[in-house]
Amino acid sequence: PRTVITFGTFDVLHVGHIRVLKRAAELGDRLVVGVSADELNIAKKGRAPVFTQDERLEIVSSLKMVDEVFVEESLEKKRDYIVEHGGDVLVMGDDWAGKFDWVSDVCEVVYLPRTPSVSTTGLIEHIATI
Ligand code: C2G
Repeated sequence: PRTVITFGTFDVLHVGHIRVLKRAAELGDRLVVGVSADELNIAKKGRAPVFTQDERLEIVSSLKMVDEVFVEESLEKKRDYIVEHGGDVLVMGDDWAGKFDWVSDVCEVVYLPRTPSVSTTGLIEHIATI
C-alpha cells in the first residue's frame, strides 16, 4: 500500500484544507497527517493558533480521508517523520513549492495548487469585523 504524508496547522479548518487533504488522499491508499505543534506556530508565525494542537488533532483525525495523525514539532524533522510513518509520497501545498525537495531521497515530493482566496488569516479578519 502507498502511504501519503502531509503536514499543516489546519487552524480554523476551511475548504482549502479539505481540498488539499482530499487530493492528497487520492494519491495513495493511506493518508497520514502531521499537525503542527502550538510551539512551532509560535516560533514560526509569532502567534498561537486559534485552536490548540489537541483540538486541531481531534478535528483532523475526524476527517474521513485521514487515517492517522501525529504532532509535527519541527520542520527540520520532516525526513524523520516520513521514514517513521512509512511515507511514500510527501504532499504539500504550492506555497511550500521547492521548500521540502531535500526529503526527495526518502520519498516522492508533490506540491499541489492552493485553493485561491481562502485563508485562516482572512477568516480571522473577516470574523473580527462582524
Ligand atoms: N492550503 C490550501 N489552500 C488554502 C490554504 C491552505 O491548499 N487556501 C493548504 C496548504 O498549502 C497546506 C495545508 O492546506 O498544504 C495546510 O495549510 P496550513 O494549515 O496553512 O499549514 P502550514 O502552516 O503552511 O504548515 O510542515 C509545514 C507546516 O506544518 C506548516
